Amino acid sequence: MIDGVVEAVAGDRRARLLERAEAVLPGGVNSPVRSFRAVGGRPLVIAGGSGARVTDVNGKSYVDYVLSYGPLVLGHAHPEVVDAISATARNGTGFGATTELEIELAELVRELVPSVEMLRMTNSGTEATMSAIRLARGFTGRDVVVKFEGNYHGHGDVLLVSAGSGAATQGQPDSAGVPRGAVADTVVLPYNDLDAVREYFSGHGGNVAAVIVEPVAGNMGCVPPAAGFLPGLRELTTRHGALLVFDEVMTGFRVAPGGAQQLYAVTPDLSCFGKVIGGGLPVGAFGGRRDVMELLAPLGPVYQAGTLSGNPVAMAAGLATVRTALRTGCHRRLEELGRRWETGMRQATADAPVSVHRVGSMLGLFFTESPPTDFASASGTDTDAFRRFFRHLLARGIHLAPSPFEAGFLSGAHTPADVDRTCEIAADWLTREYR
Ligand code: KE4
Repeated sequence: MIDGVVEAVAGDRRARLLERAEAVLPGGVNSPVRSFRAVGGRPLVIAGGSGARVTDVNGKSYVDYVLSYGPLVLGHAHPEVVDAISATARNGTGFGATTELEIELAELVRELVPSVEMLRMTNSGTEATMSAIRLARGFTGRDVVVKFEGNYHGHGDVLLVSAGSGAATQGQPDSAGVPRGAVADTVVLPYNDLDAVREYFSGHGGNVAAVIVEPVAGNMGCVPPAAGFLPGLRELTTRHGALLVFDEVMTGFRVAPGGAQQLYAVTPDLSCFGKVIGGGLPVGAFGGRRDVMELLAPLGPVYQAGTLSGNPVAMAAGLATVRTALRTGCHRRLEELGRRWETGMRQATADAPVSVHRVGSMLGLFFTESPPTDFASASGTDTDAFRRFFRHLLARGIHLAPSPFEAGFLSGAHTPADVDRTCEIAADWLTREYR
């Protein structure tokens, strides 16, 4: 009874905040996927986070598998990250000039990701991918860009076609307001379908500036690359003089210290980063071959810029995050926790029509018999079951992304007990509701 009263009173606080939010922010959010439209009910309003947990304004805490959609490999409010941010901010929050911090972070990326000989910082993953595409077009003198259905590369016009993540969640893979001309040279092929890429290149390879791909798809749920898919893209782009662009905004510094290109031993010409590289602050980056990067202004004719690109406070957060992850063996722990989650979930879902996917600490569950390999099969899964599953777990203090087209994430702050409890709650729902 007391809890109910506390909840009712506290609940008013959440309701009041959501009313204010919806009066001034479209849908009450600053990014559509947070809106809960795919799962029903009203979005969370978070008061704070620490380690593997977030607490909402009603005082309820959750084991968090969203982690700000990927950046927080160390978990929320890691002391070394917070200290780096506050110490840097006390020295000034930005200067519109080069600082040592952005040099250090770029050097660290170059050390961890050998394909990145030069790098340009941006303020988001969207800026990184749209800039990489402009650079690839400038370098090759060609216009066609190949992307894959269900891959999300941010909301830049050129790539907001058959996108995943929030675009797919909203059921609007193509956005209003994108002029036909902006996507006239954007070709969309099925993910993991190398024959389709081969066929397209056989007739049009000489027109292709770039192929951009999520080396592990994390925006249609978590869908790993099929064997041979990434090496096949590398071979085809090399043969036809197109650039291979890995969108590692989600996989970078998460699935391995050197990202998916280290994990799958495929070297792209350009890579895009975000999320982890900012440690939770707004950072993106793109980089790769020196002969390509040197076409960027001020050296070359491809213009790209950003008032806050390389912001020292954001650089400090990214440096502290990546350095601490490396020093503490975070990636080994992420793999151990990921394996525990996968084993537990496979046991929880045994003889239920559920497909469990994992690459490192990127997690996915699909309510379907056969494992999805592309957007068509991912979008054909039982999304209503996901909605019910999501709400069951949320009510029991487990925070998943509110969409079947998102990946889940682990952090170094998660514990085996967190993972075991999540699997137990999942098993309970499956037994009672979905067999
Ligand atoms: P941002 O512009 O949101 O920083 O990054 C765009 C982006 C680019 N590439 C990949 C592979 C991405 O996953 C993203 C952004 N990821 C989504 C989550 N699936 C962002 C969440 C949101 O839109 O709020």
